[in-house]
Amino acid sequence: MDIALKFIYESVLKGDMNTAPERVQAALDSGVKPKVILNQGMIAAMVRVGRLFEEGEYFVPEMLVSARAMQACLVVLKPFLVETGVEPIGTVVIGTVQGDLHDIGKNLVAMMLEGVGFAVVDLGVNVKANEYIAAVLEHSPQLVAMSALLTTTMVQMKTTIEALKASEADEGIKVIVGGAPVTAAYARSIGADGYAPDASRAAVLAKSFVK
Ligand code: B1M
Repeated sequence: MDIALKFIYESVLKGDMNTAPERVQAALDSGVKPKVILNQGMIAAMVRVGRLFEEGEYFVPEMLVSARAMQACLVVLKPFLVETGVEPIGTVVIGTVQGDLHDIGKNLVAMMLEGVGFAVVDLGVNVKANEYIAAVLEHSPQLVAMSALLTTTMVQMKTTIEALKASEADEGIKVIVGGAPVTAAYARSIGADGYAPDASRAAVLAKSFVK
């Protein structure tokens, strides 16, 4: 691994809020591509954090400080992932489903969607079905995007899709889903219109639904 990426990986792994964003900036300055920094430095570190949690080496506080360091890195990276000033190609309402507080993946998807030209209405985390419906009625998006990181909360995607279909907000809306426990087969089984395994592919998928 490139030394600049290794430093970023270690800062995120340790949850060092000071060095992590500085090291991302240093890597950018030395010409490392933003997506390489994101995937090989930052996301790789979060995958390791998850493994350490499973092995009982890390606990919730350690996951939390790593998540904060990751978010601080994303602030530095965002201008390189998102183009501003272009006419929106459509609107997406996005959120992490009810009961789920994980927002890093959802934030990345939101950034990538902005990056390909969508206006993004971000409802945050722990979003209930009726909150998605209210946002659809208010913003008239082409797409609803849902993220879930827990096997216990991914079922809320089904609840939300059913509630959307039963509501007056359904008119032509496409629903896309994703998050670590979600699969293409699960997405199909709950009636979602699309699934993407990562943020870049979520943006490509979303674009395929608008002219
Ligand atoms: Co949590 N957590 N966590 N956690 N956490 C996981 C998810 C876990 C896999 C860790 C583990 O055991 N290995 C595990 C879930 C197990 C399961 O359900 N099978 C877990 C657990 C158990 C928990 C708690 C229950 C722990 C506890 O309290 N005992 C608790 C639940 C709280 C709740 O939500 N109600 C909890 C809490 C937390 C923190 C708050 C401490 C923190 C989150 C902070 C935050 O998000 N602001 C946290 C973290 C950081 C993690 C891990 C370590 C990292 C998640 C992350 O940010 N990854 C995670 C382990 C892991 O994922 N390896 C873990 C980086 C991010 C870029 O990836 O979000 O997967 P991800 O997004 C990806 C793709 O999934 C995709 O694109 C992104 C990449 O480009 N994607 C989409 C995501 N959404 C998409 C939507 C799309 C398309 C693609 O279309 C719309």
